[in-house]
Amino acid sequence: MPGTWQEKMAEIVEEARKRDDFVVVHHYDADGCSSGAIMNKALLREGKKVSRKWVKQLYRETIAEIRGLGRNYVFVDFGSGQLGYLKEEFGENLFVFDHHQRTDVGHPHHFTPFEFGINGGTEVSASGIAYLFARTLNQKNLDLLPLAIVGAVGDVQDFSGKLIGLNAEIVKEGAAAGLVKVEKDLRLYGRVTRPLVQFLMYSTSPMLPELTANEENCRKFLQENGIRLKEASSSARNGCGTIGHSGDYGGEFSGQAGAEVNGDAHAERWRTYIDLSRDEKSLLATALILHLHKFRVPEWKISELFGEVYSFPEEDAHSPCSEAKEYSTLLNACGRHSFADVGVEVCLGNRGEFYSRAITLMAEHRRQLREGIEFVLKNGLKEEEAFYYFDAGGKIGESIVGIVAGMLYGSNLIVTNKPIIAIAQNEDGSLKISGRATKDLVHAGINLGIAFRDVCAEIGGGSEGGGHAVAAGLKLEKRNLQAFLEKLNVKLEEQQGKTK
Ligand SMILES: [Mn+2]
Repeated sequence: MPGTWQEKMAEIVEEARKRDDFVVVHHYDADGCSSGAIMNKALLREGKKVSRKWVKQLYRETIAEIRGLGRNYVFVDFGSGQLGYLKEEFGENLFVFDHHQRTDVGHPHHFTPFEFGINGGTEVSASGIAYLFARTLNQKNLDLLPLAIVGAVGDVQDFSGKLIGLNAEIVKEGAAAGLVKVEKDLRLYGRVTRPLVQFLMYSTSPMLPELTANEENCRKFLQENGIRLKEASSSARNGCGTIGHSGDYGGEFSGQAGAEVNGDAHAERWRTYIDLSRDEKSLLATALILHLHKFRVPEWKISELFGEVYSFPEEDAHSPCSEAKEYSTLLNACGRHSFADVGVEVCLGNRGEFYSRAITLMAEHRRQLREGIEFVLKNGLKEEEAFYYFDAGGKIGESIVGIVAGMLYGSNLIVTNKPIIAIAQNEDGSLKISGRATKDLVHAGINLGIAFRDVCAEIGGGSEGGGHAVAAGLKLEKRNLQAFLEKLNVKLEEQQGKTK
């Protein structure tokens, strides 16, 4: 019988204490980078020798390289699904901290929340688990707590409007320690760095009728409500604010928005949501609610506008690192452009050279997303009974194609009643398949992670199939594509109780 998670963690911590010469292997997204950074820092603090390796996905071929980097192998944000062969490869020298769908294989140093009735999809992410390890190892590691929240938010575990379960306990601990500020507020993305017009026009959950993807209307809406769009730039803010504001905020929907923002960086700067006074904030919230009522948007959708926002008072207030969602986007941008190490350095506290590189990568990331969206808008989506799909060929990078798929829900190109499957090309000529679904679809029974895994097992092709209910990815040989799409169609129908 398993004990509590605390007991299990304490056992793993004791085992780690006895050892040295660690290799921390982590995923390249926000949760992977933050959990990798937490592990790295925590082990260094104990005087251990640590090296780091990030990977996009854990393929068997990577194992030999990892083996050469040290003597004890710590996998964060993946490993549960590969536990069988990792155990064969590394035996007693293996440590795994993962929150993905559970496995039947066991290992004494494998931590999975599912073993304790905690849902790894919604209640804790890898960075949360890494933090709990770090905190058990040494109380000093409390200062790493914000990263636990960044990873959880990066994995969209706040999709109900706030973090829940073990994540919520971590938030509470952080708030008590003054490391996290929790506000119930408008939770549109970009409150720290997006000019107000973009802040509104990129809202996709909820969709704001006549505002989402409509720059001119957003400008009018703000002006009609008496909210100034610009203010004199103060010299004190030039360090960080200027990087943020002169960066490419060209939108993912339209190229023009960015151009205009770029041209105007000297005397005045664009205000962002955090620049608004308390009165202006409540005025904007009220105006948005009235606007949505006017379009008869149902109350449950309007409520998506509000939720918990997590910010970090110890960071510069105008840095993306001051708010969980923007921090996680910064890390994703680094990882998805093959610079996960830059992201980890930012997590470890670098606010100099690595930070500047991260900001540049984020601008590049946004540009590529915009081009990806434009590609799909131009070429259209194909439709099956149970999903939409598009084949980007080599036109959209395999590392961002999933994000592009998710953003299509806001594009007015489709109704949001089916998952979106995106196909892109890996460097080795195989295909990368990414799927995205909405919350409503998950309520209706859809679980893309399970669907991908099952279909892979059925066709005996594809690898590393898996992921979460709302987002999943896998690698597939080209010749298996048709079989994959057909079986996925059946599987997704089954999940919604529609039998064929
Ligand atoms: Mn994760």
